[in-house]
Amino acid sequence: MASKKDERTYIMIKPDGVQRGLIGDILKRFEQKGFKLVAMKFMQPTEELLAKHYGDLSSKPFFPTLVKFMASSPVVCMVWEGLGVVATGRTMLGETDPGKSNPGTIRGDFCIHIGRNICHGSDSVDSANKEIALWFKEEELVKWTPTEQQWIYE
Ligand code: IDP
Ligand code: MG
Repeated sequence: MASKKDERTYIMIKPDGVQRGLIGDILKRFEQKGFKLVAMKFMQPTEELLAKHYGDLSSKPFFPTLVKFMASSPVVCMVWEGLGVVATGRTMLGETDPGKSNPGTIRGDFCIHIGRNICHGSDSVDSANKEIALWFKEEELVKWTPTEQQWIYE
């Protein structure tokens, strides 16, 4: 399914991104790139949901503080679709540690500390599908055709 135009990724603006007023800036990066927004909601997630989302990291020393931080304030949950969106989305986010992120990336431009890196992006098509199913109901994924599609894809 990689490299198909209907590939999807789960992007989430974390509590620090929301509190710092960066929702519009982060959204804009994905919108202007040409990716298609499929779903979006604003919510304050429970620690239970976040523990599932970050299940692979449950043995890490930073796991308890990560879950508490993520539940401390609202987040913006999004599904974006397009050719190579999982890998390109990760490139657009930058490295996990903002200090190692290049200028021009979201984390490279807007943040400093690894524990306050303002956004999440799925790391593979497989985890994207799992994360989308965890955060959204099937009926929340909107079916639509942007009119600009023919100017974005050959
Ligand atoms: P990713 O968000 O770039 O995919 P992951 O390794 O999946 O990075 O880690 C998930 C999140 O956990 C990171 O975005 C960051 O917020 C937090 N995190 C990762 N490593 C550390 C660390 O060493 N200290 C504090 N927080 C960390
Ligand atoms: Mg990750």
